[in-house]
Amino acid sequence: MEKGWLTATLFALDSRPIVMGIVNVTPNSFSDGGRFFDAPSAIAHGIALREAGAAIVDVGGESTRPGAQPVAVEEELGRVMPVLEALVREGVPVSVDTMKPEVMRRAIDAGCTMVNDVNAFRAPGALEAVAASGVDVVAMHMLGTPQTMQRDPAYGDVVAEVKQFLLERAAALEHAGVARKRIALDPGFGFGKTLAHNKALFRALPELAATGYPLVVGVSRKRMIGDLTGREPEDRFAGSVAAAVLAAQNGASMVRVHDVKETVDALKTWMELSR
Ligand code: 7PJ
Repeated sequence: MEKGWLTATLFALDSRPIVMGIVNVTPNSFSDGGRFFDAPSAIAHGIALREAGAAIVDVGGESTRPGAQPVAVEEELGRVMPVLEALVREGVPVSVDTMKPEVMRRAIDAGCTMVNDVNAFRAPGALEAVAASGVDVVAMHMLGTPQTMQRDPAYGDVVAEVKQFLLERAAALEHAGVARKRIALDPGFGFGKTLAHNKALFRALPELAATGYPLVVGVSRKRMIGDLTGREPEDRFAGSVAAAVLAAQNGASMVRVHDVKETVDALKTWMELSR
């Protein structure tokens, strides 16, 4: 994979997969819902994740769990901006998890180094919001919207369709002026996918990595881990760590996780023992 990705702004990538730590500033996220909703605890959590080994911390103020309702832009800004500003002041590399161009712009102005969009910059103005700024971007595949995506999702060939969508979004980003080396892609586990779709995509990670774009994988505590283990969200930690290691082995450059310390240790162990 291209060495230049993120190195200018963040850290030397090596060949080691990196960890993105999740900070939800939402009252309704499914796995840690409400726990970090107030800004001081979200900030403290972000700093702790960085200290635990996260290369970057992903801050989101709009839940995208199946069925979650959209949040107004002012509400989302009110949730994420104090957290982003404080983490930037603390020297923590920060990503913003948003679908809204206005939130992207404000987050970039505040010093955010990456924009992570589960809607792959399809909102009007989203491409423009990131194009001029030089930030890194993650474009994720989602079928439908968070309101509709788990209503009987169907594909002809899930791998081919997700791959084609991601390559189209990468082309749109490049066309808008985002440098290729700043673009990472994510198949979007659980976003309009059944367990069978998620499994097919997981097995196809090497094929997606072969596109040449760094791959981001987010499966931490998701329903697919629950389906595989029979566990509730707060109890999906071992399954999530196993999936993170397997994702890395299958070509993921970055894993987006709740349990940073444990995932970092697992990745280190796998790396050392596999070479
Ligand atoms: C993902 C995300 C993911 C990327 C969420 C959750 C739901 N961003 N934001 N990939 N998932 N790039 O954390 O379970 O899989 S929100």
